Amino acid sequence: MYAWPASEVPALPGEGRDLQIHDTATQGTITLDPGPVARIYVCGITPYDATHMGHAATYNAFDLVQRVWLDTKRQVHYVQNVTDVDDPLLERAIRDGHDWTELAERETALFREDMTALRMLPPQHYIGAVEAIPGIVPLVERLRDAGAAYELEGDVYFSVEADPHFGEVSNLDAEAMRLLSAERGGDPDRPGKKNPLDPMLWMSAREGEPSWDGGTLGRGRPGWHIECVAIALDHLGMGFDVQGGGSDLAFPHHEMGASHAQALTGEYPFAKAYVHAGMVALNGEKMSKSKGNLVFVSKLRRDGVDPAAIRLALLSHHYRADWEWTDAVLEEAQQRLGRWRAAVSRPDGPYADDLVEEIREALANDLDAPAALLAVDRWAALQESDGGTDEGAPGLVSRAVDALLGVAL
Ligand code: 5CA
Ligand code: ZN
Repeated sequence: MYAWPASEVPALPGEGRDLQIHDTATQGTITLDPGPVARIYVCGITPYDATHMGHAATYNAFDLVQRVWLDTKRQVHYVQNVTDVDDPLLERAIRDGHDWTELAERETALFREDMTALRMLPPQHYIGAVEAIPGIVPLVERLRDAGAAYELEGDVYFSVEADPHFGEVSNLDAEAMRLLSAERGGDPDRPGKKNPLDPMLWMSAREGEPSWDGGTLGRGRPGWHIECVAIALDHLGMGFDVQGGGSDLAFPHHEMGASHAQALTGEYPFAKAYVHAGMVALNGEKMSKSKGNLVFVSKLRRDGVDPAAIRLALLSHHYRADWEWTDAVLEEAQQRLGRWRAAVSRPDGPYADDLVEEIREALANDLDAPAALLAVDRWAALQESDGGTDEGAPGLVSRAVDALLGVAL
């Protein structure tokens, strides 16, 4: 699939900093040490509804990861999927009487527009589940032939026991895993499974549902976790730097994905860091398509809200925090954007080289975007009160805010 156009990332004077980031697997902060080409996989949307603030907040976090890497003069190899066939998408299409492919295409198109408006850097490989099926089938066959997967009434399940490292991504106990599995697409209560947690790799064709040729697996469609594994292995290989998503993906999705890949290749680890963004809520509950308590990026844009203000609203919360979207959050971001724009529109201003370093330091410290915003606030306040004589400063500030925070002033 095509992704969306890239906004330019201005180069900044001085040196970027290496990123320290919280890794879910080791439950601590680690310093990433990517090679000259940093590799990142970020789980994409299931396109059955428009991009909401929760999605946008999560993609914002991983956009910052890339901006920090680009600032260290590395190249970034970024892969993202689109889960363009899965139960929730099919259920929504049936509920609304739509063709599921049209629904997926329409919502993916809207996502691209939202990402472009928010200046999120596009992946080099943007891959749909459907287009990945020819690559998924041989992986499932290999797992089955190696004894890491088994058949149950025509469906194929992954055996979590096949990976000695199973459980090391999310660090949850068996009971918590079972509950989350039931909540997030698993079927722990299906009779006949070797382990209740075993996830489906291949679902045999169901009446009235789309299905594809699965070689020796028979007709069917892929499970959710193997989709991301096939795409990541194809485009990044084992041991890539960051696997990213919201915290609701730590288990089962990223746990199972790591186990699939480790069982397939015999190598460890699948990703060097598993990074998870907090959940954005609305009216006290996690914003989610299934609950319908949503604030859409596209709706705000239609209402004339500047995408730069939306981005600033996302940046004003630490990516790992769970937080609540309110009108006040947006209002504050709009005011901040106004202050910053006024500050950089003057011909000169306070010396800003230190500010660039402060933004770099804040982001390198587990993506502390709120600290970066406060640093820019201080410079803007100084500009407003005393001004300054540095002719390069306003330009430098707007380039730094663009390059490191993705906000166009
Ligand atoms: N297609 C799968 C991943 S392979 C999926 O989870 N799609 S999604 O559309 O449900 O979510 C897309 C991304 O947004 C995921 O990383 C998810 O963790 C994140 N996300 C969903 N809801 C929220 C929320 N309320 N707050 C923050 N992030 C969220
Ligand atoms: Zn995924």
